[in-house]
Amino acid sequence: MDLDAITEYSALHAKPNGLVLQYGTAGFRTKAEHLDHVMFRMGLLAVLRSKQTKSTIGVMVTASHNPEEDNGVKLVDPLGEMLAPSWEEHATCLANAEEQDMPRVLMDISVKAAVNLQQDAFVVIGRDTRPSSEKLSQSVIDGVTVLEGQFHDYGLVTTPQLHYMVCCRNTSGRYGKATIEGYYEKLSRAFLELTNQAFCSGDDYRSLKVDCANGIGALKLREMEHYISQGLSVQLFNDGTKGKLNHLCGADFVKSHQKPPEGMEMKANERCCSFDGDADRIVYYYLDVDGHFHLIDGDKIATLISSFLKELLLEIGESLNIGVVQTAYANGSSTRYLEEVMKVPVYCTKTGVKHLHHKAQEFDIGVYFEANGHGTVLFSKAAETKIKQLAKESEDKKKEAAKMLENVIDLFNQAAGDAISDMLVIEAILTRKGLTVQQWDALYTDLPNRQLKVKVADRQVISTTDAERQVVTPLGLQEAINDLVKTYKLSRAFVRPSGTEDIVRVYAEADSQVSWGSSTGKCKVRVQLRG
Ligand code: 16G
Ligand code: MG
Repeated sequence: MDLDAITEYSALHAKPNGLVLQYGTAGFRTKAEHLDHVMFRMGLLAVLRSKQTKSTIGVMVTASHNPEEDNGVKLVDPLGEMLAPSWEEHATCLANAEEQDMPRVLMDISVKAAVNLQQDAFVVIGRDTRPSSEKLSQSVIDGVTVLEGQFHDYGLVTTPQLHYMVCCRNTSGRYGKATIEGYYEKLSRAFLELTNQAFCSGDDYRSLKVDCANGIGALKLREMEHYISQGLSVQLFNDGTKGKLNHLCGADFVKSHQKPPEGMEMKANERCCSFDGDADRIVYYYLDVDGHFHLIDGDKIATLISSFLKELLLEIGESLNIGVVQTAYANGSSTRYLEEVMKVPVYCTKTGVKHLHHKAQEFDIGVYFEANGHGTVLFSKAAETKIKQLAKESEDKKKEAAKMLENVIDLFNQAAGDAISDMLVIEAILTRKGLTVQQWDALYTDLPNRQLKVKVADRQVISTTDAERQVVTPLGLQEAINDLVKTYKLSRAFVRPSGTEDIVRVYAEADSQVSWGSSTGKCKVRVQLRG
């Protein structure tokens, strides 16, 4: 390691004194102007991680659904998954080291993690469409090159596309070709095979309105349009030509405000969806004939997908186990429907994709979705092998079902939740089953729910257990929640410190919102925070 060169280059990406940031649920995220040193240092860290794992590592520059002025960065581990927890700690230490200490902290990490510095390193980099992203990704490249790592800059890509590239590069192409065309070809082939010969009564099933949050999703969907046009025509809104990224639009806006995005022309009963700013989340929705808005969130997406997969499993007659993974935010109705009607086991993990992803790996088929629309399906190696074998060797209906499952495996991005891939899976299922958006929505009725943010002096005084459903500290808070909750039917509420913002989140649901006070349905819960 050439410490002099590192010190010299680092000075060009100097850390503002005293700034402390944490590698949180979604990497580092804050105002873009505070991130130059973090980017440079994440370039350095990616090289170390690559040397240690002897694999390609990804670095994605994005702040997802945050405002345009923000930015962020996260590292992608060898199989396309989130960075290992011990390296999250290294990332935090490195990002917070004061300028003069940084080379020493870097050395410490390489010793602690037993990195062989002679090993070659390869890093792939991607970025979203934020004005700050290009320069910040150049800072990542500076970090990579000063440690003599090799790199490939994919430029503008969605977050899940970068995860896909990392996975492809580390599995000798078995997962797919590590190019943007390879991604489009793999997904579109599976999508067209799935929708081919499907029952389809007219144009209704074939066109979809997509709100792209004025982000990268628009660019990438435009590029992909002609690959899928035989099976689906997409009409893009908020494509970034006029509006501001994530401003009054996108999946996060639609989910949290439970209303349509600005800039979208919606007619009654038209199927619409929204991506978030880096296209790793998707939610669907429609307006009914009375103009009422209906949201179809990650929970209902998981339900549609699970029921389709269960039907196919029944047809192939294999006892592959399937599990659904949710978080505390999952609507109580969805959990009840999955467990009681569909008889699928449901598990709850802490918020954050890495927790759901990890749990989903325990099943032959693990379906995971956060209510906010981030999710995918994981197939175990054994399940994949079995399905491929059946697709080759069995006959008639069984063969057809196995082939369908084979395409479903290819269509899901198993490295990360992916708005484009999820959208194509959903469209294929709706087409195959001849379901309208209303019929899908009618699977169950969501319990009315509200999510609020509360600014407190120190969110860290709140700690939780039981997958964030119970408060441990401050003492007395859980009792106060219990007292309120027990006065309503089918009610549930929880409080958790955010992992991405300096706030506390409050969630509540019940069978009706009538007694919650005003006609706006605002929850009246007031919690006194002590400690
Ligand atoms: C991040 C997470 C998302 C989670 C959200 C919670 C990833 C890739 N993204 O966006 O899964 O739902 O944070 O945010 O893990 P919060 O902690 O502020 O509520
Ligand atoms: Mg996102």
